[in-house]
Amino acid sequence: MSQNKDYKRILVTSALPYANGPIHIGHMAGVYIPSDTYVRYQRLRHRDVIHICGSDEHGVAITMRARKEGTTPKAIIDKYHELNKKAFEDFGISFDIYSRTSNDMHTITASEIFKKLYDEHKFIEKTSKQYFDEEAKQFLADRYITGTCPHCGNPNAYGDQCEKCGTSLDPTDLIEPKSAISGSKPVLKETKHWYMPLDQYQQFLEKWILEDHKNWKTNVYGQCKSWLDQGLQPRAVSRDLDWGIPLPIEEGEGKVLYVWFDAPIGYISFTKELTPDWEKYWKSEDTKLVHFIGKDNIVFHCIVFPSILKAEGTYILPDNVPGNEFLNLENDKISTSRNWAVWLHEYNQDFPGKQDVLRYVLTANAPETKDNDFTWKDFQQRNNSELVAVLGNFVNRSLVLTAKYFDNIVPQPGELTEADKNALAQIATIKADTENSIEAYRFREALNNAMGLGRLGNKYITEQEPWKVAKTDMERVKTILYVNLQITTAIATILEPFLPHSCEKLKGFLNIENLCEWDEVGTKELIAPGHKLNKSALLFEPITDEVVQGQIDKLNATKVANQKANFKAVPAKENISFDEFMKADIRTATILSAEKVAKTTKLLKLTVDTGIDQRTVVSGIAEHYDPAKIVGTKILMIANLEPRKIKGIESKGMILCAVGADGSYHFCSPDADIENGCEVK
Ligand code: B3M
Ligand code: ZN
Repeated sequence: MSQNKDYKRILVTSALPYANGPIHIGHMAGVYIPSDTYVRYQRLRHRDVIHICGSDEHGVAITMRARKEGTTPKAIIDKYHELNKKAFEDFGISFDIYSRTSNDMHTITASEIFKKLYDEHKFIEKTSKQYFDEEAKQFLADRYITGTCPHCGNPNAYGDQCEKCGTSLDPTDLIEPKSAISGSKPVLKETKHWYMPLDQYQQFLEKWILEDHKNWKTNVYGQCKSWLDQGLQPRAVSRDLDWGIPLPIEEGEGKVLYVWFDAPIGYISFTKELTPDWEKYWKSEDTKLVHFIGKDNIVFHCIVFPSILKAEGTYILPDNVPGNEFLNLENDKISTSRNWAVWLHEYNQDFPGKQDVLRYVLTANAPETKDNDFTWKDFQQRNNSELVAVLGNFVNRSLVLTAKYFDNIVPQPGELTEADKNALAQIATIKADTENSIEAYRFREALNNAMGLGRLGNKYITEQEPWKVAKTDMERVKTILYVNLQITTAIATILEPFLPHSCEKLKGFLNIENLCEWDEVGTKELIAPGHKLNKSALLFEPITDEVVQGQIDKLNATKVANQKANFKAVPAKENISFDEFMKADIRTATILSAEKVAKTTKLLKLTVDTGIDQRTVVSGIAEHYDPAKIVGTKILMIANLEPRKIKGIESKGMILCAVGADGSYHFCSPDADIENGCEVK
């Protein structure tokens, strides 16, 4: 169990996404890019490693989505399983298996484990009162019940958790509980369930986590400690639902396994589907088990699932559980229901061949120790100034100059200068640093270390200026480019876990497909004089302002759609008398001229014909109307509003506009071209 143990093989799992919606960049940054990077690295080192994932298809998350889309749970899981599987594939996440918890193998495996624990009296049975919806004739588990959080007063807390303050709740904690199905007030009704007595595992977990796994990430360790400090309680592992794996016991008729009981067992059942040799991964102390997850899954992977495995008795427990914090998008929480996300399948479509750019940005900016923000401007900036200007630029200069001076043949170096030796020596250091960071699950740091090769190369070539030296000393140019090509080859190998598609391309240019081994980098010559390179092309392209603006526009459209969908008319103002109303002199008028008020963004200076006179009105509509386009428009205005000076201009009256849910302004106009000065009654 010690952190430095020599393991023979590695079993990597990535959290099973619910098949109730598409994968977004938050999932990618938190779980799948780090796990894929880790696994690709281990493969390059020829370690026996497998990467397990698949869809989580049970639980209330699925049935609620089906209800929302007006379809069946089965239709939902089929749709999103296929969508997500393909999105991961297109993006290049290299799972060894991407299965699903609706498969028979999974039902069998989860049922067997439940049955074994039941037979061995590892559960406790409890009959308790739980909320029941009399209209829907259904018990209200987890998210089927909402109400006010007793801790923070959030009126939309769920039966299992308040998303606002993060507290984990029991449905009976909620103030004014409400059924999420019918909206009705639920009643309490008796029902029997099976509980995992986590309190009995408290001591074991305290030693296993708090003493033996001090090396876990501080956010993971901290959450575990806080759970343990509060004292663990028994947790129900069955539910009154009609969607899930039926309880494999007679007394459990009509009930299913709690989704968090069966889902982690998916890691086991999918391994069984992958290989008949599955036991060597799950039942040998020589296997290093690593769960990649997001922070909302920590308690299930560090406390609940290990207790289940411990109770079962024949499985290994995780060596590490690298859990990440959350990623925000343009300063707002990513949300599937509000469509506030960058969806993986849409990214694949909008940015074909640019998977590595997103991998790069999400690793460089990964929410490893705290929540982080993704912005499209940062995406563009990192691509243009790091991938293009540093890495791509160096590689391109090395390859193009070798083609130009030496007909694409790696030149024979002369005697190495101190600068040459220094540059070559750094390759080994950078590689060792990268390895250490990856092994410690610090992927941001690892990428930054690995990018040191690009920075090294760029600095070296800029200082050595082979294009200048070429005018006087071609022998020296041979040495410079030889050194460049050693660094370039190291890049193609060391950056591969992070930028697999680009490194594959680069290996193609270098004509070294399988020639350079990870373990050889920094220990010997990586590419030999006389070796013929292939024709090269640019490794990265700049991302233009238009492309980035297109993505920002898409998000803005989402924002507007949400504002419209959530629009609620403000309550009516206090009544006024008829006489009071009649005091307002509302008239038809025509805009004769319009111009922007200098040094303001919102104001237009209008001249209007009121039928009574021609006068100036200053109006706050500059962000909504192009002055050139509104001349001649017939509008309604209040003609007897006391004149006011706005930005030094005397404004006489007010143009009437309706303000839309999205804050847009719209003139109120008569429905026929009647005269100016008509009264509005
Ligand atoms: N389905 C929860 C989530 O997507 C979940 C993870 C299961 S891992 C066994 O947050
Ligand atoms: Zn709360």
